[in-house]
Amino acid sequence: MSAAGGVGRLVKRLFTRGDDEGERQSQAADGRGGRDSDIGSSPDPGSGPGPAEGATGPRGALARLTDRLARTRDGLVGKVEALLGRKPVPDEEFFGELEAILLQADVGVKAAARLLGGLRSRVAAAGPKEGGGVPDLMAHLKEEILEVLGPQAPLSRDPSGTTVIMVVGVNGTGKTTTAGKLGYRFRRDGSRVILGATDTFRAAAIEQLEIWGERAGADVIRHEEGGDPGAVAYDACQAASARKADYVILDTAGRLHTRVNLMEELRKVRRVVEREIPGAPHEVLLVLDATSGQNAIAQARTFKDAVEVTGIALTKLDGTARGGVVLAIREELGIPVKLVGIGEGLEDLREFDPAQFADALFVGAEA
Ligand SMILES: Nc1nc2c(ncn2[C@@H]2O[C@H](COP(=O)(O)OP(=O)(O)OP(=O)(O)O)[C@@H](O)[C@H]2O)c(=O)[nH]1
Ligand SMILES: [Mg+2]
Repeated sequence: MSAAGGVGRLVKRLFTRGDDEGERQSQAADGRGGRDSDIGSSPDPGSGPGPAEGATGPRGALARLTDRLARTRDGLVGKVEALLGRKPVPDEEFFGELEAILLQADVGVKAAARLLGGLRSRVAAAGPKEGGGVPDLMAHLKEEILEVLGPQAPLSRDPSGTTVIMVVGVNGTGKTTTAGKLGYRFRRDGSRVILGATDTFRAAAIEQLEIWGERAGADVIRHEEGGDPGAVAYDACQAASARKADYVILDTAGRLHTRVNLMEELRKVRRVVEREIPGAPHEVLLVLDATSGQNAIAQARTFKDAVEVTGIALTKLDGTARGGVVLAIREELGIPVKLVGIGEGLEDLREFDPAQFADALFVGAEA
C-alpha cells in the first residue's frame, strides 16, 4: 500500500459508511476490521466532536459493545453453549473440548488452564443436578472469566497539570487511530488536547494524525517527515505548557530501520517528556491488534522490557473471533488492558470495563 493510498483510503473510510454485510465480512477477513463506522452517521464530519445519538449512554454503550463483540461471542460463548447442548454432563471429554474452544479463541494456555481449573472446582462444589447436568455452568464460566480479567484499570492522569500519554506499538496495530480516538474522548469531556506527531517516519503518518486532530478538535504539533521525534515531543510539551493543555498524546512510529533503533527512539522521546513535564509520561500505552493473536503477546514482551508499558490498548476486537486474547494478555503479561478498540469510528474506543466486557460476551447466554 502506498503512503498516499493509505491516507486516501483512510479519508474515504472516515467519511463513508459501509452498511453492506459483504463489505463487513471482507473487511473482517482481510484484517481491516469489520463493522460499519459510526462516522457516517454523524451529521457533519467536519464539525468536530458530535457523538452519535444513543451511543454513549450506558445502555447504548453496552449495545454497541455487544454488537462489535459478536464474532468473539460466537467463537467463545456460542461454542460453549453448543457444546453444552451436546454434552450436558461435564465429563473429561467436555473439559477437553472446552479447552480447545478456549485456545481457538486465543485465551492462551495459561488463562485456559486457570479457567478450566476454576470451573472444575465450581462444578464439583455445585454437584450434579437432576438428570446429570450442572446448574448454571455458563454463569460459573462468566465468573471465572471475570476473575482472570481482574478489576478495571483506569487511565492515569494528573488532574492539576498536563497528562502525557505515549502511544507505542508495532506498525499497523492502530496507534494513530487510537491516539485520535482518545483525543476525541478527552475533547468531548471538555479537556484541551494536543496530539504530537512523533511518528516522523512517513509523511502520510503525520497527515493521518492531522486528519484525526481535525476530527477530534485537537491541536496537532508536527515537524517534517524524517524529523527528530524527540524534538516533536519537546515542542508538544512546550505547546501544552503555553496553552495549558490537559493532555498531550504522542503518536509514535511503529517501525524505523531496525527494531533496536525504534526502542532507542522511544526511550529518547520518553526522556524528553520526563524532563519537560512533571510525572510524565503518565501512561505508556502499548497498542496491540487483537487479530494478531498470540503474536501480540510476543510484541508486548519486547515493548514491556524496553519502554515500561503502563497499559494496553487492544484494537480491532470488532474484527476477530479471537477476542479471548484479552484474557491471555492479563494472565501472561500482568499489564492491564486499559482501552479497547471496537471499530474505526471516533466513538469506537472504550475504557476497558471487565464487567461490561463479560456482559457483552454472555448476552443471551444462560448465565
Ligand atoms: N476494525 C477496526 N479497525 C481499526 C481499529 N483500530 C485501528 N483500526 C484500523 O487499523 C488500521 C491501522 O491503523 P493505524 O492507526 O494507522 O495504525 P498504526 O499503528 O498507527 O500504523 P503505523 O503508523 O503504520 O505504524 C487502520 O485502517 C485503522 O482504521 C479498531 O479498533 N477496529
Ligand atoms: Mg500510525
